Amino acid sequence: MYAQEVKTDGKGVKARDQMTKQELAFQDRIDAFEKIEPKDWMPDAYRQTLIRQIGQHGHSEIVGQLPEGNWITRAPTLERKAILLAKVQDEAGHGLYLYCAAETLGVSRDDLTRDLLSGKMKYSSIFNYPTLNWADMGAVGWLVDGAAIVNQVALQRTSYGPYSRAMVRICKEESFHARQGFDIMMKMCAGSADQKKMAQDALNRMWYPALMMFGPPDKDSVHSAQSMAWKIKVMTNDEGRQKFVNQTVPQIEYLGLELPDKTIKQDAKTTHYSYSQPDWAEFFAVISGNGPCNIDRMAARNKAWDDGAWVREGLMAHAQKSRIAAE
Ligand code: FAQ
Repeated sequence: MYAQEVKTDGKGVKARDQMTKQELAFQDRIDAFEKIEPKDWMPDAYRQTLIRQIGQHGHSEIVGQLPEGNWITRAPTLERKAILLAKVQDEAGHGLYLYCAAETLGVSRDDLTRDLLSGKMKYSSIFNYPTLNWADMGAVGWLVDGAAIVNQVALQRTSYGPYSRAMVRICKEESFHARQGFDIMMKMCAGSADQKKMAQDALNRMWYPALMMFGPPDKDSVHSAQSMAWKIKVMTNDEGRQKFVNQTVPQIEYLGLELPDKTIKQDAKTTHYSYSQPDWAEFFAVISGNGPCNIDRMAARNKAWDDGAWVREGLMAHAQKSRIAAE
């Protein structure tokens, strides 16, 4: 049912003279920047690609609650606790909007969840890294939400209507998330020498994993060519990564922190910053289930699913009873 089984092979995009009449009409709508809506005709591979990407995006939001949820009880002040709690709840909401968007494509939330729990579907690599101390809450909000925003602002223009509309709301909330992270970093960088050291250490550890969030280099990206042709993606992985580096380097300088990559250099002509690539072998190991926290993350999600079984059963029984009573 999902794109993992039907994925494009990266060899390129179907030429117009190979398309059926229906496919041509569909591509013309895409090229005219029309939004595709759930009841519109769409090629099966378009549907499967969306289910894969939206499903994985939703799973990332849900699993993404874990590294920060871990710090709610240890936030340094009541105010920080309330802010972090609100942020983590927002991520749950994002997961639910995204699952709803995926459901409009004819897949059930239960099936998506089962495929996450069995390891068949992926979630963002970043959430397989640990959050070791409070400075990491700053770095996650600033860098992880910051990278997510760069990607998601672009996705507001994605061709599938329900996904695009979910992104509009999500982006507003993510902006708050990124600011609260930057605010934590500002406080720590203006604090004691030890606090600044913690902020630097968090930046150093999160930098390359944040760059990996944009996916493999364009030359190794399996889905980009077709997804760009369908305007499911409106920028390539490398374009997103460059945007993120360009916006983040001046923020690092503003905080008075050292660059985590000594090769970073601004090109006077293009104003882009050149940077070193992450360790892509590490990335592929992480997305294959061999990152530092993959086992813990999946154990936590499986436990939550099992622990919630009685709630789901109760709700289903109640819904059935209400339906019978209404007939
Ligand atoms: N992690 O051919 P491509 C957030 C996989 S939201 C894991 O380039 P594509 C909010 C990819 O699935 C973060 N897997 O793939 C938050 C494919 O494998 P498959 C999530 C990755 O789809 C903040 C294979 O590699 N955001 O953080 C990753 O064209 C704080 C080949 O790659 C989204 O999901 C990765 N980083 O481009 C929450 C945005 N990258 O499926 C809580 C929507 C690639 O064939 C706390 N998604 N893979 O087995 C996208 O924009 C795209 O899917 C990309 C990847 C750009 C991520």
